[in-house]
Amino acid sequence: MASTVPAERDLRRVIGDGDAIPDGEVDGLGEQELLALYRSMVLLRTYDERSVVYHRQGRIGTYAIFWGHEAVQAGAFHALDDEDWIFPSYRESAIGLLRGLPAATILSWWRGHPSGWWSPADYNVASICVPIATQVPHAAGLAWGKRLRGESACALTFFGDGATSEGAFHEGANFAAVMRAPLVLLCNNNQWAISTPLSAQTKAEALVDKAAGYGIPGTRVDGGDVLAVYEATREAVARGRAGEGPSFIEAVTYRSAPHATADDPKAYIDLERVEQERANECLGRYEGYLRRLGVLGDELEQEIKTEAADLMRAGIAAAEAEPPADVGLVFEHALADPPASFEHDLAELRRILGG
Ligand SMILES: Cc1ncc(C[n+]2csc(CCOP(=O)(O)OP(=O)(O)O)c2C)c(N)n1
Ligand SMILES: [Mg+2]
Repeated sequence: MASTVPAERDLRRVIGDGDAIPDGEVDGLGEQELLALYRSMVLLRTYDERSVVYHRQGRIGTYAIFWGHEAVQAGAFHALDDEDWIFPSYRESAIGLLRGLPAATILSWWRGHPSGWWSPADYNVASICVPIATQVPHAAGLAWGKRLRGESACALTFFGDGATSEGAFHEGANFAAVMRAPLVLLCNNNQWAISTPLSAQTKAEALVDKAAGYGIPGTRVDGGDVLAVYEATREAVARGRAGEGPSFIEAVTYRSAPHATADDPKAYIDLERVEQERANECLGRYEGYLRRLGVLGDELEQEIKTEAADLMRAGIAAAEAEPPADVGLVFEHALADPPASFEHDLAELRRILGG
């Protein structure tokens, strides 16, 4: 008889507060690895902050902000090997940067330009999914395929608290469990699905409890603690590689930025809580940890931040240097057998746009 261990409910933490709560450490992480994690967090933070500015300047379209979620993304990423696949939602749009995907490509995606597409197999990073939870069955399928082929690679998929109410989440999680697919289900519980709070989303006491329903182990971590996310993901990946199937990680965060640039959360969010969360944000927490350890100083911090800012400057310049896409693309690849009206519609569009 299969039996499922109840999910680990306590929030796992490694980083202390520099005061009463002592710092922990993660086995196997030396100075170089700790700094690699830091560089990734800075890169993501810089990408995110610059993107909000580019949006305000009209240089990219609507953008889903991930400020404060860098620890979830970087922590999970560093627990993977290059052969492992990542299935992001719009909230992790820039995760490919960490695998060497050019910033210009991701910025072009947000500009609605065809040069914003990449071949997933070049980076083992799947396309960004906007329909909620649809990436979960994609990831389950890929992970199962890896197992069938006897390969050691795993898949990791990111999704939100709201996504756990979707059929696609259920199907993906159930399928992965039954097929013992090497999949990490990483839920970023930022406690909001646009304006819907977690309390209106689920009657479950904790999202991690859902794991038991699929017969898979679940862990709950402080999503603002990059080392806790890293450690939990590393264990989940090891389980996958050992043929033990999927794992569920609930990373508890709080969305302290608008859902996206098109959202004004003042109408529904608790502003005091947002202030508290922003004061305790994940990059600052990790900087404090590294400084206490003597691994990070002013000069190195500045060097890493300047490098990231330069990369973004070059990225937006390259994205803007792309010639505009031909409007005919709107009609191409839509239907194998396009109706005759398309020709007329395209001619009309060209006439209006003067192209
Ligand atoms: C299938 C589907 N339904 C509805 C939407 C509209 N929508 C966009 S974001 C969002 C909230 C999702 O919340 P959550 O899963 O918690 O992710 P978060 O945005 O917090 O990262 C919704 C409902 C969508 N994109 N796809
Ligand atoms: Mg959410």
